[in-house]
Amino acid sequence: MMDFCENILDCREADISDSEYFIHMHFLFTMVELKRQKGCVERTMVKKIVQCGILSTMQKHYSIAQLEKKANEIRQDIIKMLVKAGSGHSAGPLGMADIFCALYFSVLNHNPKKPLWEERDRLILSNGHICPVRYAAMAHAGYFPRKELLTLRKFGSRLQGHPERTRLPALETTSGPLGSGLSQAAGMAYVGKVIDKKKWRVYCAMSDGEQETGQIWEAALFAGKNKLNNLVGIIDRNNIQIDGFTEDIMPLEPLKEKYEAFNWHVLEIDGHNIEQIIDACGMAKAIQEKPTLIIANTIPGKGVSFMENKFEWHGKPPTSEEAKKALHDLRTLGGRIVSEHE
Ligand SMILES: Cc1ncc(C[n+]2csc(CCOP(=O)(O)OP(=O)(O)O)c2C)c(N)n1
Ligand SMILES: [Mg+2]
Repeated sequence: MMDFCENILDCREADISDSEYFIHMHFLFTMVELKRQKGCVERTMVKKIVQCGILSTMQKHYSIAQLEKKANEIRQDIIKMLVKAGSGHSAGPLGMADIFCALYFSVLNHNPKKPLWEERDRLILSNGHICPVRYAAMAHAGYFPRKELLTLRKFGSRLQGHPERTRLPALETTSGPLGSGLSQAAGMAYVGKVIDKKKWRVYCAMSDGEQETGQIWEAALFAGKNKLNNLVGIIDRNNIQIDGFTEDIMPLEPLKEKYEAFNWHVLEIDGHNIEQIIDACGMAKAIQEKPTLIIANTIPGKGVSFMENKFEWHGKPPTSEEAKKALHDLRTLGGRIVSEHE
């Protein structure tokens, strides 16, 4: 029994969260029962179980319905943050809520209690202006208390209007200037795969507007050349940018073929379908010789009727009246359910 406890403590060292730890214990219990008569459970065996993927399987213990509910809560928090801040971006964060929810609650191998855990997957937010969605997802995942979300954009807050790496661990990079995130992500992926030979993966969220910057294509060349199959780019294909539709300002299509020509494996998904998001990230793991790009078709302002598909909501917050309406929209799923609280 002593050995068993020590082995569980070993799992503890593997930097898993409390809930995962108890699921591990539950799983291991069966194995221990089987092994007990033959002697102690071998330390190496326990380590293997932790490493061989059960950890990531266990991170998927939320059902799709639970994740959808969580994404809706994240959207409500975004509205509350923006109205309190009195400035900020509405459309992008609301559009990316399903993706960030899927990343933080299913895809990423991470530990909110140890944000700088060395083996963590890296998530780079290149389009820094949509950071309210990342902050809200991080708070829900347990990185910091949800009430801190209301400090968005305040002096001294860890939650600046564009992410500052040194203020909040696990932001990975400081971002805001568009176009630079994919270079940073590709550099990290190169170090992880080629130099350090590590298992962690790198995810890079980008916007469609920033595909207009030249640096993106330099990074795409580099990642393709170096076969960075540990790198996944996710483009928020919401068709809007600061003051218009991307296809009017600087057409990107055919975007899929462009990345394919740069030696990327490209998947196109509905960015509001959580199952598709999780599956696409899973499929990317099976690609051996190429980085993967996920083009996620999203609706800017998703969930708030008067914001959806309107580029005018790229960079402004709701007024308090608009916020009430937005929260009503989200709570009632656009009037489809009658809220008890209305
Ligand atoms: C290098 C650089 N140029 C200009 C800006 C100003 N800017 C901020 S957001 C934005 C629009 C980009 O489009 P997109 O990111 O697709 O907007 P969204 O879909 O989030 O509304 C611009 C031009 C910037 N942040 N960085
Ligand atoms: Mg856009």
